[in-house]
Amino acid sequence: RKVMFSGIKPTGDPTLGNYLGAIKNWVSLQNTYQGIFSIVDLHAITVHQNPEDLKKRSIEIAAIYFAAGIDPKENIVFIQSHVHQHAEAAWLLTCNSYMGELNRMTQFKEKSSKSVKESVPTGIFAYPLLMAADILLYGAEVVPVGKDQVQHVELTRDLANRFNNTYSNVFKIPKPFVNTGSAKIYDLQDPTKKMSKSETSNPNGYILIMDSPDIIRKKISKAVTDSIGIVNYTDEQPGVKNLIDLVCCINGRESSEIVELFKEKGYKEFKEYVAETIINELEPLQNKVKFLLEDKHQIENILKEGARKASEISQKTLDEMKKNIGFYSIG
Ligand code: AQP
Repeated sequence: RKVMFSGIKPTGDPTLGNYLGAIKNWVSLQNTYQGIFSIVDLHAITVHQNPEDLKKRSIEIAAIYFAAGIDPKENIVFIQSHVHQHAEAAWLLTCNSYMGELNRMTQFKEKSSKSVKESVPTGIFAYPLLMAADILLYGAEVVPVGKDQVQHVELTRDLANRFNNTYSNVFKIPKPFVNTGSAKIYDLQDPTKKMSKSETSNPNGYILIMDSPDIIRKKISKAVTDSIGIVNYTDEQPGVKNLIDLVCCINGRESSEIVELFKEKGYKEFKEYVAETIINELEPLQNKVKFLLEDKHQIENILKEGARKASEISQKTLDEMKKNIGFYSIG
């Protein structure tokens, strides 16, 4: 089976965007591919994290993976900082990369546009190289990501090809896997902006995986729509379109079916339907997360075993990289 690699940064409490754009897809792909899923805490620290929050979120995200249906027997699940090979391989790739190609990354441009160049954290600039290491160390050929991450997988392909051409065929060439329906979930208050877990300025803009039913109802009822008043799936109505996308991602229905269903009805009824659809999806998952977190040792044991397996696989690739580069090795 081909290997798939993906992960989530513990930079905030995970949102419905992370769930629909990432975790839910992994669950449906896990029977087709050998899954390697990480809680990518090395990526999280590109922006300062409160140490206690970072710890707490890392284990919570692991619990969410398992509660959502990631099977720990079939997949390798681990915390990135437990596998030192990632940081080491990232350095080797850094020395095979160019400032120009990193400068072209849209996410870097977006995240750095608000600050003066001198104060943009180096980690934000360099993190696509760490992401490339994550993927290449496992020979992953399938990388399920949201649209916003496709460019980084393309960079990974370039780096892998460059390394293979300079030395020998060490790396498999990965491909991004974008699930079109859930490619991008937008902010409920500003539907031109991606729903993000670290964008906490307006909590009504995002739904957290662990939000209670009442909070979900409240946030959906406040979601920005428009003055047209008719449920339609069009770019002129980005707020309504986003809500339709959310629903379709969850229940697998077509946008046209939802439009038909609410043809004669107003936004109020539509929003109630959206909220209940989300609650029905998240409530069972939330109960499982709470149950799993009652016994952290069990999760820790799975993560320990995951790190052991990940370390074994990644060390082989790292050894190959080092050998090709020409590092002196002793026996
Ligand atoms: N709004 C979204 N719609 C669809 N997919 C999304 N993803 C994130 N937001 C959406 C997907 O979730 C995966 C994990 O993302 P990440 O934690 O590595 O970082 P991110 O993409 O930068 O997500 P956030 O929530 O926006 O984090 P912050 O705020 O820390 O930058 C990825 O596959 C991503 O595509």
